Amino acid sequence: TAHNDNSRGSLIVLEGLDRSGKTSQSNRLVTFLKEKGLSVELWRFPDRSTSTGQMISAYLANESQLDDRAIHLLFSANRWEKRSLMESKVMSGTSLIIDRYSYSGVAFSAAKGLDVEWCKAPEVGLIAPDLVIYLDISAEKAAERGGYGTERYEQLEFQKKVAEHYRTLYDASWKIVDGGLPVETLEEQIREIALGCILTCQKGKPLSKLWQ
Ligand code: 2DT
Repeated sequence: TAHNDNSRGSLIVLEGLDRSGKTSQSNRLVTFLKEKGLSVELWRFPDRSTSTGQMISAYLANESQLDDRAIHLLFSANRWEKRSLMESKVMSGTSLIIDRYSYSGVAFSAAKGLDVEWCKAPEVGLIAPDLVIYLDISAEKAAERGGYGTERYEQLEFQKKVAEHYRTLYDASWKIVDGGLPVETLEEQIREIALGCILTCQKGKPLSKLWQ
């Protein structure tokens, strides 16, 4: 699966509740793909390194208050500011493994009671992932894993609502895996799904846009 000179990379997103294992599985997947000789980068949203990202980070740490719609649009802007780099990386053959994307954007804001269509609107036209791997785990089970941190959304009742909204976003690009499996078993499943996706993209599957 080493890539040909003109084949494109893949955009692979991992989604799931807090403590579903996304971050550690993203890391493991990137290490595996690099060892295979593939060109791959690990990205995450929010990208806290930009000025928008710093506003988001302060909000998540409860160091600032923002209107629900204002923070929603900041999360979205934080993706738009990375869109062209994302496209050039993928088109030049690098695969991006992304820890959270627009699905988190919609599921978390909708869980606060914002209208789902309103939440989707600013995401329309971003690059659509080739594959979304959803680490399925109940909010209760996730909470048992050493507990949540101190960030704003890390509460059981809220996470239950997030899970309900994630469920409404499933589409053909999603693969749902059992986030309750042992780490190595899950890692193996994710490798296989990701490699399949990378191969399909190398063969020329076109990039598409989100929700239009
Ligand atoms: P991390 O703990 O993974 O850094 O996530 N979130 C994330 C949103 O509300 N909207 C978004 O668009 C994104 C990408 C999910 C930080 C928290 O931010 C939430 C958890």
